[in-house]
Formats: sequence, C-alpha cells, structure tokens
Amino acid sequence: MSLLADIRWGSATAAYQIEGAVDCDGRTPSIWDTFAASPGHITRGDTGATAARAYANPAPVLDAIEWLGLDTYRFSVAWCRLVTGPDGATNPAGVAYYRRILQRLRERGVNPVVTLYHWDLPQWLQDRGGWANLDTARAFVEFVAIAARELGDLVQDWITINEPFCAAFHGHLSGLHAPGVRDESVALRAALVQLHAHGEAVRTLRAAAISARVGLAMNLSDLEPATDSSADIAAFEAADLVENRLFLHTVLTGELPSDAGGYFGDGVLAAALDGIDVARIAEPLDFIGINYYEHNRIRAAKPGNDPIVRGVEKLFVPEPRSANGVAVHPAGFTRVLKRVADLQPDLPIWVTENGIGLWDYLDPEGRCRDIERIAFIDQHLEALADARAQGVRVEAYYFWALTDTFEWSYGYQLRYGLFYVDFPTGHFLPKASADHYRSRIASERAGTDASPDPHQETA
Ligand code: IFM
Repeated sequence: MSLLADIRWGSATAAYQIEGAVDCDGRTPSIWDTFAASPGHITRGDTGATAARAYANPAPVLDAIEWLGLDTYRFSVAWCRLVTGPDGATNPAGVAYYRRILQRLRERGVNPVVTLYHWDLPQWLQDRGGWANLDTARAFVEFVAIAARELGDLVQDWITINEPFCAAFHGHLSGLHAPGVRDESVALRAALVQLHAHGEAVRTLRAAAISARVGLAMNLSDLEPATDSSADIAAFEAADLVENRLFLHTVLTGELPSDAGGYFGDGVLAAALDGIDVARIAEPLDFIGINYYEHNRIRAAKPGNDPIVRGVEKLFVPEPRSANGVAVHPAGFTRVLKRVADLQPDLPIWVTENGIGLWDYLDPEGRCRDIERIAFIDQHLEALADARAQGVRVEAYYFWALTDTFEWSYGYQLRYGLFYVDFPTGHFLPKASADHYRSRIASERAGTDASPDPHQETA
C-alpha cells in the first residue's frame, strides 16, 4: 500500500499569473500592473496583461484539471476584480467570473481552494501606504467578507494570504517584487500588518461560514549553517528568523520569536507593531499550507551580501538546480514538514506549492520533454512519503503550477507549469511532466507506488 494513497492531489495557480485581461469588466489596477509597467523590473518587459488568458477563456484551465484527474485546485481571486475601489462596492462582473469557475469545478467533482491574497494588492491601497498601513488590513477584511458572502456557498476551503514573507521582504526590501520598496523597517511593518490581516480574516471567514476551513500558505526554507562556527550559526539563526520563524512561530504561537527585537532593533520592532496585537495573529487554523522550494547553506558575510538578511551569504550548493538557481533538495522538504509537525502535531498540513522553474521549450516534434520536472516530482513525492512515514499529517499536495504563468520578475521566461502555454496564442499543451503527474496520481490512488520510468514518459 502506497504511503500516499489517501493524499488529495492538486495543482495551483494565482490570479495575476494566469488571468490577463487586467483592464476588463471593472478590474482596477494592482501593484503588479504598476510595477510591471515600469522599465527594468521584469525580464523582457513582460506584464500580466495577457498571461494564460484564463479570464477570457477559463476552459483550458478547467480541462487541464480534469485531464490530470485532480481532486482539488488552488487558485486566487483578485481583490481588484471583486471590489470596485475605495468605495468598497462589489464588482458583479468579478463575482460572476469566479462563480462560473467555482461552479464548473464543482460540476467536475474538483474541490476548490481559494487564496484571498496572492500579491495583487489594489493600487489605490498602495497609494495610501499599502501593507505598511493598518488600514490595508481593514480593507482586506472587508474584501474577505465580500468574498465569503458572494462565493461562500461554493467554497469551503480558504487560504488567507500566500507567502507573506515574499510579499513583505521581496516587495519592500530586495525590491524584486511589487511595490518595489527597499526599506527594512517598511518590510517588517508589511510582514506584521499582513499577519494581523491574516488573523482578522480567519475570524471573518469563520463568522461568515461555520463550515469554512481556513489556513494560510507560507513558504518555508530548509536552512543549515555552513559550519559549526559561532559566526555561521548566528548567520543561520538570522536567516531562519527572517525567512521562517517570523511567520511560522508567530502564526502558530501568537508570540514573536524572542530574537526579533535583537535583529531588527527594539525600537524598529515596536514601531512595526503599532496597532497590532500579536496574540490575535494566532487564531487557530484548520490547516497550515506549506510552500516548499528553497534549501540553503548559510555562512556569515558582510551586510549587503544577501538582499534580505543582513550578515548572511547563501552558498552555492553543488546539486541539481532549477533554471533560476534554486537547489533541488528533497530531503529539505521532509525536514520542513517535520519541523511544522513538531510544532503542532495535530494541525493538518497541506503542501500548497512545490515545483521547479525551468527554461522549458517545445522540441521539433512540438513536445515539451521536461525530464528534470519529472524527476523533481518523483523525488519530492518520495520525500513527502518519508514525512508521512514519520507521522507527519500531510493531507494534500498541490503541484506548482498547473500551467505556465507570468512568473513575477522573470515574466514569461521561467516556466513552472505542467501544461506548456504558448503565450502569444494562449494554446495549452501537456508537458511530459503532466503525463507523469497524471499517471502517478492514478497509481497512487490505486495503492501502488510504482512510478513510471521518467525516460519512458517522453519516448
Ligand atoms: O510563482 C510563484 C508563486 O506565485 C508563489 N510561490 C512561488 C512560485 C514560484 O516562484
């Protein structure tokens, strides 16, 4: 009997990354429209204006889900499509679009999981300070109430915020993501305001629907000190604080990590906490979503070496890497899952993202033979089975991504999808990894863990 036989199999996307149609039917601009429009931010000057055309034509997305035989599909609703603007009015066209998707998923027996914030903050909120302003958390809660009221009869499972680390620290410190701010104290404030918004949103969803199951999706890195020198261990602790514990520890315990004041400065931390009751962030969850991508060995270095964590260098790890240099390290996946389970053994874990970015291309026969992605899937499912064998309560696995998408600062160059998207036409084509994931799901469901030879897949 396979250790994964009863996993719920899924895949995921996000609104700005697949919808396109950024100025249609009352959608207002988001910070990503603004950021992408400004030269130098995105490879080749790409924007999300067309993406995978899922707003104009959602059918290929739904067909891809059905073809794979998924149990569940995770996608995000765009705040700037559901709410018309500062007046807080509901946009009927946005509601109609998402209701259509949800109904079609339900007709096909696929359980939807809706992410409420996947980085596409309405620009009008950014103009008032964005995530550094507590009013944004208030506006988020109003938007969440609208989503629950308009879509709640079709959705049971909600994710409040996706990867608050990235939205805070890439959006406000490295400057790699929208809104492109570069200021550590603003980044810390944006992190804490998002966590505050998350806690409030959990309460709002519970009040709106008693049967709602609510979690958040956080990306956790598997980190290790490069040596056992005290300098490297201190650097590792700093990286672990900023990338992991600030989010994981605070959400699960309602207390900030004890070293947060030492790292950010007590005064900076106190200012970042203005108006926030940390204990209220830890509203009990129905599940925790974990996005796993990163493994890094950490060495002490001069400030400025790493764009986010002071005094840290991430060493080149000589093992298979994704096209954008991320180490492929499945053992870290097992460790991250175990770490979460050790903190709260009874809290179900959903792997809300796991995937690999590649420079995929079509060969002369028109096939995308992405054998690295096939190997990635098998290695990470093995790591998942290892975690389950150690008693970790993982209930669902969402491969990132269902289709190629607008991959943020990489634009359309870096591809994560199981389905290849020909962006000029919007045509979808299953990659070899889609065939593989599909047959892996079928064989796991049948209770056998025989995974086909990846090279056979592409023959
Ligand atoms: O594409 C992103 C997604 O939006 C958030 N998690 C990481 C993915 C790959 O970079």
